[in-house]
This record gives sequence, C-alpha cells and structure tokens, in this order.
Amino acid sequence: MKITNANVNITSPGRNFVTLKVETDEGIYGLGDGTLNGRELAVASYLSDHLIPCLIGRDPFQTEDIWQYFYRGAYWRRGPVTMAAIGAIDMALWDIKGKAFNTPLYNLLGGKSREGVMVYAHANGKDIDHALEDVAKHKEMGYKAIRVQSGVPGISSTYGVPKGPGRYEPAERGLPSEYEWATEPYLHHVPKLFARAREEFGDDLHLLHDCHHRLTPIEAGRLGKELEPFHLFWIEDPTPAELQDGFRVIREHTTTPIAVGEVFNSIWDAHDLIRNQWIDYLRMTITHGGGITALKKAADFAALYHVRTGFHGATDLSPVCMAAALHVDTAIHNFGIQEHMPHSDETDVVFPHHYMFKDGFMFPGNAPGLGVDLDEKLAAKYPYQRAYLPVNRKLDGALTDW
Ligand code: EZ4
Ligand code: CO
Repeated sequence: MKITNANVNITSPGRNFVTLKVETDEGIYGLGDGTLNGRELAVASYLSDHLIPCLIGRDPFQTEDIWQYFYRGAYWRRGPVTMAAIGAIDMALWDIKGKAFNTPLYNLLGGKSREGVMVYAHANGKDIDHALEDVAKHKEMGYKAIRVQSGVPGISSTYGVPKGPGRYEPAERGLPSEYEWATEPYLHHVPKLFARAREEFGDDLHLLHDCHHRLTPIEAGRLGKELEPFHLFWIEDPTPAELQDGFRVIREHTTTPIAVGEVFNSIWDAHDLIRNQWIDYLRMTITHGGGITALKKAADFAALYHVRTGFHGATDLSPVCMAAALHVDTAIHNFGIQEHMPHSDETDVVFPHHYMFKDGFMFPGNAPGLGVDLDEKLAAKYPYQRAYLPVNRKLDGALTDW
C-alpha cells in the first residue's frame, strides 16, 4: 500500500479543529487530529508546507519508521507544533492500518484489557453551591468520577468556570481575554469546596481538581495536605512542570495523588517525574504527545514506575483524538482514567463517530480503525475563526500562568 495524497482540513463547528486526511492507492484513508488550541494554523502549515510532501509515496504500515523520520529526520526535535503534526500523521496511519486489517485499533495495540474506560466529567459553578449542583447533575448522568472547579471569592474569574451562561470552553474567539488570579483566596477556598462535596456526596464518588499550573511547589504541598481528609482521586497540574524537580517538594508534603502532563509533548517532559515516582497519573495525550506510537511507549515506561494514565480529553482535542485515546485506554494495562468533556452537537455531527458513553464509562466501538469520520461538506460551512486561550494576571497586574 502507498500513500497517494494527504490534506489538512480546518473547521470551526463551535471551536477550531485541524484534521489530517491521508489517502492511499487502495482507497483506504485515515484521519489524524492536529489541533493545538490557539495555535491551529501553525500546525496546519507545518503539515502542509513541510511534512506532507515527504509523506507521499510511503508505506502507511511503517508507523515506526515514519515516526522516526519526522522526529529524528527534522533535526529540530520536539515542541508542541512539531509533535502535534507528527501526532496527526501517526494517528492517521494507525487508522489506515486498522481499516486495512478490518479491526478496531485496540486490537493492534494488545487487544482489550478492560470492558470499559472510566471517564471523568467537569462540574463547575460560580460558587460552592452552584458547583455542587453541577456535581449532582453529572452524578445523575452516571459519571463515577467528577472534576470540581468553583469561583473563588475575591477573584473575578477562575479557570474552569464560565464567565456567563453556557458551557465552559477554554478558548475564546477574538484576541486573548485577561483573567485575574490570587493564590491566597484560592488556597483558603478549595478545601471548603471539597469538605462540602464529601459531606453531600459521600465517599464513593471520585473527586478530582485541576490547579492549572498556578501554585508553587510548597503551596501545592499545603493544598494537597489540606485535601487529604477528602481523599481526592488527584490534583492536576499543581505547579508548572518545566522544573520536574519541583514535584519532589510536593511529594514530600502530601499523599494526595498528582496528575500532570496535558502540555507535555514528549516523554522527556515527564522522564524525571516518572522515574522518581513523583507523579501518579500521566496526562499527555495522543495529539500533542506525537501520536499512538509515542503514547504507547510513554504508557509502557510509566507502568514500570506505578504511574497510570489519565489522558487529556478537553474539547480542544477533536473527536478523532478522543477515539484514539479510547482505543489506547482500552488496550493498555496501566490505564487510570480518561478525561471526558463532551463536544458540542455541532462538532459531533461534523465528526460522526462510533465511540459512546454509558453509565460513567466510554467505549471505543468496534468499527475498523479509529471509528471516526469527517463530513467535509459540513465542515466547509464552518470556516476557521481566530481564537485564543486567555492570559492571566495577578491582582497587581503581573503576568502569571493561566
Ligand atoms: O485548559 O485543554 O484538564 N483540562 C484542562 C483543559 C485545558 C485546555 C487548554 O487548551 O486543563 O481545559
Ligand atoms: Co487540566
């Protein structure tokens, strides 16, 4: 089999997505997600201008060699743009392989290690009462695990909580909006939120929380320690992770499990975190981590150190990535949990798919390959719209991590 053609589709059914379609001389095609929130056009150009010309004529079954060709062969390694582009190609090639062998992707990755994939939902509210109402709503929908974020008194905007009515969506159309941040009120507030959550929902529901890179290691240690009575499933991204050593400090102070990695694009971003057992869950995902080839290896490496997966599954990863994640989750032994932020109805019809949700679990479905398609005609009705993630400032105006 030979790759005869590949093209990049950019569509915005509610939010922007970059999708690679790879075609072959046998009429089989594969899809890959290359969406990088707020930097979509850079990945599209990297694919169209630099990678696709080198892809034509290759054997799509050679996923390992093609991965190495674009990773090592670029000379300039790593980085989110490069790795999302490689991720899109790798995903599309595995999709082709599954379709060629007429089997769902998980069968090529070791087969089913579990019947279903436990997912966690996002609950949020402008204050504790509203956040807990949203937890109750998601529990009613069948979720066994729920991430809880709430507005903080004294701060006008908070990560994970919509500013007005409607669903929470991290990127906003137009130029970046500015959010406000203060650590002290946040640190006072979060233990109260989870004390109330345990009081109202008991011990059985898994509760999670995302600190979204805003604390120093010692502040994260304090938060983790204060949350111990409420036995969270994890706290996520407690501190920015360029300094992997920072997690040693957190670990010395708390037994609250730590999840990190949604902004990582290479196993080298997590190498020290894993081999020192400073984290419990690796949150990289298929698109930004360089594809199925790379994530399977990362998961296997993590398994040696008792680290499980908790792949990123925000709406800014397309249904193509969601499907890929669910196949990997189904196959690997050290799966932990999968993030599930449902896409809008507009997005779901542009990307018809076989995966489904039932009673707190998701299932990749049994269609060959990834089991996702792209309705190109419908996609064409939603042209790209400039959108950015917000930036964040402390109360004195200093720029900080969002
Ligand atoms: O803010 O994917 O855990 N989920 C998250 C996400 C991220 C977005 C950024 O594009 O932190 O909501
Ligand atoms: Co997160």
